[in-house]
Amino acid sequence: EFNIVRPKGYTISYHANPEMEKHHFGQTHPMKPWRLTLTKSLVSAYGMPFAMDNYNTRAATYEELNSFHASDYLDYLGTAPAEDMPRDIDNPDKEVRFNLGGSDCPLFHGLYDYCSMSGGCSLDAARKICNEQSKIAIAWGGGLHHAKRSEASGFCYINDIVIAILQLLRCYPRVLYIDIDVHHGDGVEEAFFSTDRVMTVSFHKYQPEVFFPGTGGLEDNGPKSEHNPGAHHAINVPLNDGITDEQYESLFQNIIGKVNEHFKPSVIALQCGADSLAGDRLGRFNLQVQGHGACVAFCKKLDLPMIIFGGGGYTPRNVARAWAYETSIAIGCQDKIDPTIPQHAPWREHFVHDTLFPTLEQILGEPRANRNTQKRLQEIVQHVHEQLRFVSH
Ligand code: ZLM
Ligand code: CA
Ligand code: ZN
Repeated sequence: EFNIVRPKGYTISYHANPEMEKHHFGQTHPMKPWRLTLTKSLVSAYGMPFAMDNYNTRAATYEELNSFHASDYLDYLGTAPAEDMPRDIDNPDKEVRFNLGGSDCPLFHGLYDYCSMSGGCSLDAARKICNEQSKIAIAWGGGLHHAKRSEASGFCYINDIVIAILQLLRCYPRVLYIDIDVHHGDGVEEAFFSTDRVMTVSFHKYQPEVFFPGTGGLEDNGPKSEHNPGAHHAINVPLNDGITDEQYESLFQNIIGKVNEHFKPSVIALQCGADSLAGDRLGRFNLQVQGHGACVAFCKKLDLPMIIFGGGGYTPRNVARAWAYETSIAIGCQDKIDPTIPQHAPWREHFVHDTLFPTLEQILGEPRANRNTQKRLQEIVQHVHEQLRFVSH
């Protein structure tokens, strides 16, 4: 079954730091870095590493993290005592100011190392795209889209995506950021709010006061002032519970196709949070591995250099399925891999069903009710098309 060969004419690269996967947010915290190990083992069981350049990435340096994050924030992130250690009586206000130490963003052992490894993984991917050593660079350890310049948020402490995009902007005129995580990509949107060199497009569950982070309404399209170049360069696709593959694919292709025509990006940064899959512990959608992967396939067809990041994903067996399938799409070998999970795959029993593509019934028993009407989805498409009339490069 090791019939997976390198694609002709372009290079795919896989960027990972195995040390990152050993970190724990705490026993019952939904974010489980070992899902990266599960993903890598599935990718390997299919023989996909033979078709890629594989990099063991180093941690990002303080200076590299400092390209986006404030020094006082990084300094505290590097010295804050872990949860089970005596509190830092000299800095009583800092945990509050930087949003560190709550249940979403706990102060666990090795936190700074974990963050700098995630940053290093995405930055390495960006550098390989910049020097054209790679056409598609995969960084499943990145995608932590909520982190702000001086604040941790929603399991994210360092915004590796912003750091990677800042690197891309050194070599490319325009970056298209696409975010299919079930949560709004607020940190990335905010970081590039006032530039027309980055367009951000996030698809997410939207229900303020109920679903995190509560931002990303349809009408939120960047600065309201027309004198600000960033106006109209944030696109938000607010969705309700239960959206299906069919609806999501059609929405994605319509919107990203139009964005591509108007914005004419030189490079794509795609955040592939797998919490938009059916059966996710925190998610609300009914997407299957096929529908999630179709977004990656559509972006690949645009034939631009691309970084693929990870992100959310809280049912590890489905995260590994989606990211292994999406790795195969990047390589272009998706039709050659056996949908039955290989006999020799480690943790094979962990997948419960031995297929890469479980049905909704296998995942959920009873699928979640779909609260997205065709009428509302058409309104969303209409609004996005109107925004794009202001965008022409
Ligand atoms: N409570 N433990 C997505 C980030 C989502 C904020 C409501 C915490 C949880 C969640 C943490 C073990 C990405 C909020 C939630 C309970 C204030 C969120 C620790 C369960 C647990 O069992 C849990 C004690 C924890 C956190 C659930 N937190 C669910 N949803 C969101 C953040 C990140 O996928 O987009 C990218 C990686 N936070 O809703 C509260 C308001 C904290
Ligand atoms: Ca999103
Ligand atoms: Zn998420």
